[in-house]
Amino acid sequence: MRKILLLSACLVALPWMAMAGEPTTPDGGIAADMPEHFQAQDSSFGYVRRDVMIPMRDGAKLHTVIIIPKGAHGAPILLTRTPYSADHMVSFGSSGNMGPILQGYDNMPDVIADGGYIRVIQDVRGKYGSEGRYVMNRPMRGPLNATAVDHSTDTWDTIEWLVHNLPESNGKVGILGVSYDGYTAITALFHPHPALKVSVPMNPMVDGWMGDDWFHNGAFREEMLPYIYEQDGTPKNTATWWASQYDSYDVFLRAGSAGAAGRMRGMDQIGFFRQILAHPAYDQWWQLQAMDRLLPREGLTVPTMLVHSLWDQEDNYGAIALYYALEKDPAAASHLWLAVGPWNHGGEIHEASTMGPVRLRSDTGLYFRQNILEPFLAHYLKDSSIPLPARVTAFRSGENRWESESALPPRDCASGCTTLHLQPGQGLGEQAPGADAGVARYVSDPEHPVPYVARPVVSKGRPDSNWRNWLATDQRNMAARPDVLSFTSPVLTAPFVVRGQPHMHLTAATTGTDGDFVVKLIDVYPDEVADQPEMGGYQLMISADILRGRYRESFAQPHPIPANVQQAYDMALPLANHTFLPGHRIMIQIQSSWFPLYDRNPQTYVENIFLAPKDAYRPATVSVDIARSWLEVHGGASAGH
Ligand code: PG9
Repeated sequence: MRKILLLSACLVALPWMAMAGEPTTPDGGIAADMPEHFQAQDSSFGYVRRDVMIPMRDGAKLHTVIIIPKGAHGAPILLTRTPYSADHMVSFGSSGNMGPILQGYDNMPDVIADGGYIRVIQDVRGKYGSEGRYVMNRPMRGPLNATAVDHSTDTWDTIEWLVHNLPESNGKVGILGVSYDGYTAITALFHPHPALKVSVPMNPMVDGWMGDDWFHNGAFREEMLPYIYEQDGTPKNTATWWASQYDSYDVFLRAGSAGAAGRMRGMDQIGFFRQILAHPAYDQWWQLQAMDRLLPREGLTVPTMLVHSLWDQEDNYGAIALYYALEKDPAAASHLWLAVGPWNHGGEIHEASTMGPVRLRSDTGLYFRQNILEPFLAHYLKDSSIPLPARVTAFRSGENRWESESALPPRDCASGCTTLHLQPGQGLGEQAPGADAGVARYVSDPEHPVPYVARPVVSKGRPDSNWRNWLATDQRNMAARPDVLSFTSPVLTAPFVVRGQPHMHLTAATTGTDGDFVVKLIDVYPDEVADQPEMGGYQLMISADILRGRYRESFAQPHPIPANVQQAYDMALPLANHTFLPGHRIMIQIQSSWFPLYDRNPQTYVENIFLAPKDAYRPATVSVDIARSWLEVHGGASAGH
């Protein structure tokens, strides 16, 4: 019996023993599964992908992904230059078809793939697959950049290579992109390559200090620290921001100043972090990077469509500022278009039949892509007989309809504006109150700042964050706080239109020697909304912004606030294009913190708020002078829409 068992064991083991005789490997006698170089079989794909390293004039090679529709001939090129990984942006779902891989940031398969374009996406210098040194929003060659290269030269060199190495193309190039990629689409307009026929900067960063990603009127956007940490810490974002609290309100409150929050994470190693700490005011370092200052001097010679989102939580300043700066010059204005939609940041590239809880009654993203963007691109890249869209196409929120205009309303309110006055009893209306209307007071305590959304504040990087739609969140939560003033009109009996940028003239005193002022223009929904009950009494922000009080007289030169002396705080709010419908009410909310989106103001004057010691943060009592505070708007009450 024992012999039988032994023999059968040998018979079973024999084949394995034979295989074990295969060539041995460092990990000991087993054949590897993985080939030395796996070659994907993509001959059946509907496109051809090429990864190339395009040489720039200084020798740096930039990683560029080229997606060519199978059999393309005479196809125009759509280029995007990005710090967010070209490979990532064409890897949405592994598919043999072009549309499904173009699902991510900046990509619109219905425009790009269905439009027969060659898609080119490039890692900007120093990020991901590209050589060279990364510099956040690399300044244009000049006082801030003594090198021979910037985004305009890198774009020129890239286009030169493309039109000489893509026989499938018709030699015409368009550039487009959202946000940072909208910024690079603007830089392409400096000394543009002759093959660049059109540019579409969407929600572009234009002036990082004045109203885009880094500051708004001098208040620092503290929630952007994780972005700087991850984007500027390593070429491939391998260093990830860390926090020890779920609620980012706690993360930044416990850290003290924004400078302390960054330093405790080693951000002093990052040049851009050191730069923002060294340049808290709107000095030359910022002014020399502002595209709405630089591009008008360069001149606009390439047809350009700026795209703006009315609820853009990241760059709600740039496109409109650049539009107003360029439209002053008739030569530039002849190459300028603008589209304004009811979207969040980049929302125009997706399905957009809602904005947060607001139902828009149609897919406004699809409308934009089909009726505005596609004909604009096709006219310049394919067939000039295709009609162009209107110069300005804007969505009128409230009424949920599109409008075609020749221009935006004037930027200022020199004339033709309606004034909404604060009134006693926290009223609001066109009737100016008497000089004895008194003051409305609140105590602003830096240890209990007003959250910008209901807590827990889930930071923008997390999947459960409401970052994308936070501008459309209900402001009732804030209105209930004693440190938020709400001034509200009676129920409207006729539509009240607000177009363009509202201008707030706020007069207030504080017991502190510094302070921030937040102003929000809000549409208050009727107490009940039959077809959407949850909107009953909803307080929807239409336009809102913050001003750091030390810059009330000059953005470049801060001035302490004289305690207990009424001061004027004037601020232009972001663009609106809204009808307050009958049955609604108009509200203005005023507060002195918006945390942790913006860093706290200590409310005692210190040289640099990034370096404020913890004992500088003190409560202050703010007194708003009702008779000398009002909002000016283009538009007003109208019998018709
Ligand atoms: N708003 C982002 C950004 C742009 C420019 C500088 C920094 C951040 C973005 O979405 O790219």
